[in-house]
Amino acid sequence: MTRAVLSLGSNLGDRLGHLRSAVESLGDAVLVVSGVYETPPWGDTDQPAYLNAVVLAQDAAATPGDWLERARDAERAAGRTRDPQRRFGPRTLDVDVVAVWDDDDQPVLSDDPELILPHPRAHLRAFVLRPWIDIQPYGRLPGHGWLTDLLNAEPVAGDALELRPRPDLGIESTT
Ligand code: PH2
Ligand code: MG
Ligand code: MG
Repeated sequence: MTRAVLSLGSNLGDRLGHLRSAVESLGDAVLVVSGVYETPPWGDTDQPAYLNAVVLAQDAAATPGDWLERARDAERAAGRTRDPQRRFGPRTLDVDVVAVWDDDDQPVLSDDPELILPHPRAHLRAFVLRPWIDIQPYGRLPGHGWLTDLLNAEPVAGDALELRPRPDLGIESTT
């Protein structure tokens, strides 16, 4: 059994629709879904605002590689294309495997360039930490500590002020 925290982001096309489809594609594995946040583009700032959310998922059989495969399947289904010149550029859907825990609740650590665990930039990203805290207020990012401490440390704390909760945009609501 593994548990995974997945970060979802979209800033092209039907942003909410893409996030919803990604969660739907995870099916029974989904344990909890965070609220949706509207977030200014981070890293490469010349692009539209994102919608971001975080999902906690669990599967009896999934390996860390299986989570990556599911993430890529969801991106493909959203018509994601990759521009090799623009690593942090706009995308219909981005699903990142942020962290994985094994059967004994131990964090999985990996330096495989295909899937670095935990995600090497998660501790710097308010748009990951803020929604994650929604669903795990006492959560920790393996190797970095309490999510709340990470969110309150600069420069992340400054970025967090720019996030806008969008309670009008529920991922799991069916209406
Ligand atoms: N993803 C990126 C680059 N920048 N900015 C925001 N606000 N949200 C994202 O999901 C995001 C980003 C590359 O993965
Ligand atoms: Mg990403
Ligand atoms: Mg990605």
